[in-house]
Amino acid sequence: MRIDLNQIADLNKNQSTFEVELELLRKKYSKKNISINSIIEKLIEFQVAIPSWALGAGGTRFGRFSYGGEPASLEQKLDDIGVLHALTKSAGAVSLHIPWDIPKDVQALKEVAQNHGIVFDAMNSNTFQDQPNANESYKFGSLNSVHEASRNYAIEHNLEVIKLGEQLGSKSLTVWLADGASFPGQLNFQTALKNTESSLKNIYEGMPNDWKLFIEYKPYEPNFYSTTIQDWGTSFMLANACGERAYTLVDLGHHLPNTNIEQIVATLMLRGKLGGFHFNDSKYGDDDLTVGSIKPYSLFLIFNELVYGMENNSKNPYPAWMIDASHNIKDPLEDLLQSLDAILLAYAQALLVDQKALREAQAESDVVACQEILQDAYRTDVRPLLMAARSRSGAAVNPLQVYRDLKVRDALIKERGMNNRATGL
Ligand SMILES: [Mn+2]
Repeated sequence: MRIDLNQIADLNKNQSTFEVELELLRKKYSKKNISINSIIEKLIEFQVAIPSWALGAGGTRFGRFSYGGEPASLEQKLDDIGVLHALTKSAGAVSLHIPWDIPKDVQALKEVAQNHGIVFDAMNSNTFQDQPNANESYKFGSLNSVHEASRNYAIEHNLEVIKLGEQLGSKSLTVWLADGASFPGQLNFQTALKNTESSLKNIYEGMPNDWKLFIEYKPYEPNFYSTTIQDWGTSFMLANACGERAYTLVDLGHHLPNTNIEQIVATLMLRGKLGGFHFNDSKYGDDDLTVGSIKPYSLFLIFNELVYGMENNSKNPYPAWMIDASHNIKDPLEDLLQSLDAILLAYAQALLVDQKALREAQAESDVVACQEILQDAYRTDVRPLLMAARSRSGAAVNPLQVYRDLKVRDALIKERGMNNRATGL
C-alpha cells in the first residue's frame, strides 16, 4: 500500500482557504516581531518517530479488538508508517522494539525504509517479558535482579539490540525497565538501585561512541509497590553515573497525577540531560491515549519549555521525539494522525509565545500579563500554520480527511485480509 502523491496534490487543491487566515496571523505577529515563516519552517522540520508497536490493534490486559488490515510483518509496519509520512511529512522515523521486531533481512528492511523516507530512531529493548526458550527469567527483575545470571542475561540482550541498531543506522538505545516490587519487603531498594546502576554502566560501555542511552522512568505498573527507576530524579542520577551520552527520557504518561511535567522538562534541559521524549495523554495513569485528547493546555505548557530549552540550552541535545501510545478502539493510523496533529499544534502555539514580552512581564512580576501572554498563544488557532507547513512540504493539508477520502483502511484490509495480527502488545 502506497499513497499516490499526485492524489494528495489533487485533494490539496480544494484546501487553499487557509491562506486567508494565514495572512491574518502574519499581520498580527509581525507587530510582535515573530516570523510566521520561520515557524512554518520549524513545523516542516519537526519529525516524530512512530513506534513499531503502535500500528497493531492496541491491547489492554482486558481485551484486544482487531480492525482488519493489521501489519503482520515488519515491512508492513514500515509501509504503514510510510502512509503516515506521505500524508503528514512529519513521521519520518521508526522506533523498533526488540524482540518484537527482529528483521529477517536487514538490508531489505533498510531499503523499504529508505523508499518511504523513514530513518531508524532509538532502539527499544525488552526485559519486561520472558521470551520463549529464554535461559533466564525476568519475573523478579532484570537489570536490578538479585540474580547475577538474570542481570547478565538482560545486559546481553541490550547489547544485542545495540548491535542490531548499528546495522540499521540507529544511534540510540532506550531502556525502560519494569523492574520493581509489588510488595513491601520484596526488594532491598538500595541493592536494587546499585544493581541497576552497575547493569546500565555495562550497557553504556557497550555502546558505540556516537550512540546515546535514554533512561526512561515510570512510578508504577507493572509493579504496584515500587519501581526501581521511579522518577526523573532517579533516571537523572543514573544517567550522570553512566556518562555524558546517557540521558533521561520523559514519557508524558509516566508521572503520578498532576505532576508538573513542564518543570521537569525545564530542569533536565538546563542540565543538558533531556535526551528522549515520548508523547501520549492520560487521565488517570499511564493511559497511552491520543496526544492532546485530555490535557491540551498541559501539552502546550510542556512545549513552551521544550521550545525555550531548544533555544537556550545549547548543551542539551536535540531530543528524540516519539509517540508512545496504544489504543484498542481506534484505527491506529487515524489515531496516530490525530496525535501528530496535536503535537504540531502544541509546538506551533509554543512557538507563538512572545518570549520578549514574557521576560519583561516576569521581570516586573506582572503575573496577570505573564498569564495573558501564554494564553494568547494557546488560544490562537494555529491550524492554518500546520496547513501551510503541510502544503509546502508536499503533505496532505488535511491528512485525516485524505486518509478517509482515499479509503486507506479498506485498501489495507483488501491487501492483507481481516485476520492479520501485528506483533507487540
Ligand atoms: Mn515510553
